[in-house]
Amino acid sequence: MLDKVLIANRGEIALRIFRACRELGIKTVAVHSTADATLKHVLLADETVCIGPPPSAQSYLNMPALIAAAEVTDAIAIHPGYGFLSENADFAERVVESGFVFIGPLPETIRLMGDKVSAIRAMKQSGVSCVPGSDGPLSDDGDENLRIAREIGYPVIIKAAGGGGGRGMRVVHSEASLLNAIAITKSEALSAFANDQVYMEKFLETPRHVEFQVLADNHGNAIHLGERDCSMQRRHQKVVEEAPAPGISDDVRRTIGERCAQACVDIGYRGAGTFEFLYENGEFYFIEMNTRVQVEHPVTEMVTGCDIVKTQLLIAAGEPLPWSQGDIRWWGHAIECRINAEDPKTFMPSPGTVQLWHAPGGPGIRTDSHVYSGYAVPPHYDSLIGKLIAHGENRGSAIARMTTALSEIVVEGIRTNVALHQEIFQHGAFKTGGTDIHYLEKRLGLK
Ligand code: MV4
Repeated sequence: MLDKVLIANRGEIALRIFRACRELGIKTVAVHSTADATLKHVLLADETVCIGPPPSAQSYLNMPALIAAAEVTDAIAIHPGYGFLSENADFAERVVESGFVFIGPLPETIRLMGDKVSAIRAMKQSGVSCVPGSDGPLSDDGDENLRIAREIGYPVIIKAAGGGGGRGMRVVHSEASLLNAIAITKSEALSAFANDQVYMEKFLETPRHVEFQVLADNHGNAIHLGERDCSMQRRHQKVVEEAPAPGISDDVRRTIGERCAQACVDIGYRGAGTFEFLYENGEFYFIEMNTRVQVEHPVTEMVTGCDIVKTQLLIAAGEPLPWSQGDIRWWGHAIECRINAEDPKTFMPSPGTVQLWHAPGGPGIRTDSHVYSGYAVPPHYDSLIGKLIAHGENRGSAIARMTTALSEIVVEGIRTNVALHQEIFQHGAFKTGGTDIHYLEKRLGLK
């Protein structure tokens, strides 16, 4: 097993990683900015290293500082969590070159998936269905691009190869605006991602966002843990996630999940990963792969009983996957609410001191949060202060447990989105399940 792991992250995910390490008897190094010396996992870790001032660029994104911290503490491996450097191939490469284990896939796999054009090409080769679109990047030939769009049919969407997660995209509704849209998207992509490659897809108008969780080891084994529905979002920030996705049959889960697992084998994937799909009219269309652990991983853990973060550590230690596909069972339904320190009206971050914190409990309730009474939410990072997860024997039971938990949670001293969650759960559309990616924004009257 790994002797000592450096946790290159903060907040709830750093605490989640710390807990998995402790459970496995792995020593921990918590790195933190000067704003984060009192984070819960920093207080609990075996060793701590201050890596810089509050701005992320000088601390959690500071590669030399992170690698130096691993060197001085004799850490074996670095867990990047999510966000920050978790999907930075150059960082993974520098970690490996410095003699440490990067807890994630190989640098070249991160690079392959970071370029959305090469990711889609690899998935198509593995038999994963993608959105109808251009075969690779668009050329500078306007006539050819007009022809491609006509063949796909409007509306189309132009996406930057270097984008992802909603950055660098533009919807085109008619021929008249196509070439200008391509030109603008290309120039924006060049300045944002230093890569002006763009590609074209059919624009799906009312899809759901359904993603599959995979795990792959260093020995050629890959399995899937089923899917999550993450359609409840605002401005590309997920608000509520659930597993399983409403309306997905066991047969469809098996078919799509096995395709994803096979794709992992084909590309030599290692670690935990997520295949993002748009789901519309009963069809799955691959759009992107995430090569990190995700915020919403707990809903999958709750319905499968598999500890994803612990498994990341086992895989990084070179162990084979503890399960084969036939061992994986799904039981019940799990829902996650992201609790943010934000203004309920403007959605702007609302940092400050949490005067009183009470985490809900009871059957099927899990709270993943680093917050404690007296903890000051710093203004420098994202506003996620915790995740409330409810598991029950079926979707109705999970909703009932979540509703109870939301009525119990106490967060005093800062503004939060708890009331928004309470409202979401009151509506018939959520109770029915299967709302599309535009539901929440429409409901909030922003569209
Ligand atoms: C799309 C799409 C419709 N059609 N691609 C946004 C985030 C990025 N991962 C891909 N995104 C989209 N790609 C096609 N061909 C609509 C979106 C999209 C979206 C997707 C998932 C979750 C929320 C979203 C919100 C707006 C747009």
